[in-house]
Amino acid sequence: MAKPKQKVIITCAVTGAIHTPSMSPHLPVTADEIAEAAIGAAKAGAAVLHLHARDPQTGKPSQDPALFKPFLERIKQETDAIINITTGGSPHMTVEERMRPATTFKPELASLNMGSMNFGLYPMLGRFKEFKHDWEREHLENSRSLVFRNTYQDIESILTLGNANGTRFEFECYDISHLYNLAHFVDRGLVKSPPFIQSVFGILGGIGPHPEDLMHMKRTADRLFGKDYEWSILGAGRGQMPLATIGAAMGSNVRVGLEDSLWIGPGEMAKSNQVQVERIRTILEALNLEIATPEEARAKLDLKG
Ligand code: KMH
Ligand code: ZN
Repeated sequence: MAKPKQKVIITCAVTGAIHTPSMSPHLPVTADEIAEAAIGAAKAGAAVLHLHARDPQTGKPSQDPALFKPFLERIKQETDAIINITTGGSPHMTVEERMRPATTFKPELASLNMGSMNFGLYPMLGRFKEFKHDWEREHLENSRSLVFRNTYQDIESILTLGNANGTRFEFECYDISHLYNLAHFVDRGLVKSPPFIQSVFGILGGIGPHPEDLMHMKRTADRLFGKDYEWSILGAGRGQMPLATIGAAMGSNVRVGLEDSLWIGPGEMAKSNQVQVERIRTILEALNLEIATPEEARAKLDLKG
């Protein structure tokens, strides 16, 4: 009998906390913009929506649950997509601040960043020079001296929160050592199988964006977790589509969205999250891969529903 085809989970990361409003007029900022962007992405085939919130006046990233509530309500009314709330927030925030929305809303999925690292945003000062708000320049400039803090204690606190609420995780692994940290928490019984590993390529401070980097991540994950994990690829910036394509051809799930890249082609800004989901969907279908519905993604990731 023919083996059932593995379906690919598309995650769309709608706004994030890396890019700032002056970098793209298409970056969703208000609750309505975030809701519309997320709904468009879900209609185009994203089974998972990875969500951050922003202050509607300045576009500054915020973990205030009151800013998440209106878009979460609309997304739940209008789609069946899986809600994935960030616990990474922004590298400028404390872990306590970052945990607030996942604590309040107990989502099916939340992100969990698997190690402390430098997070080099300041090279973007060379590309984007005009900023409407003071915080935008500071956000890039201050990345020279900050550490994105994710200690063992921080990770354990977030795991304990998720385990109490039935929230499972998108484990953000920006380097090989983060896979070893994840294996450590699996060994301690704090992570249930199969872990959903979001391997992140091309952030300054993490692993690079080359196919060799992707192969090294995959080989290491295979060795540490056997076949018992769900793999997903996130390529930052111009690596977004090429890395997702290579990964999908090798059996991974994929993540796109304006959190990870503002672009749809060389020098061409993506006008919406939806166009990036449509683009990766076209690529996946050209590879004869099928797209997972939210129900199928829930089954694959063993979510509470
Ligand atoms: N910004 C991405 C590189 C999080 O929200 O926890 C990773 C991310 C982190 O999505
Ligand atoms: Zn995020």
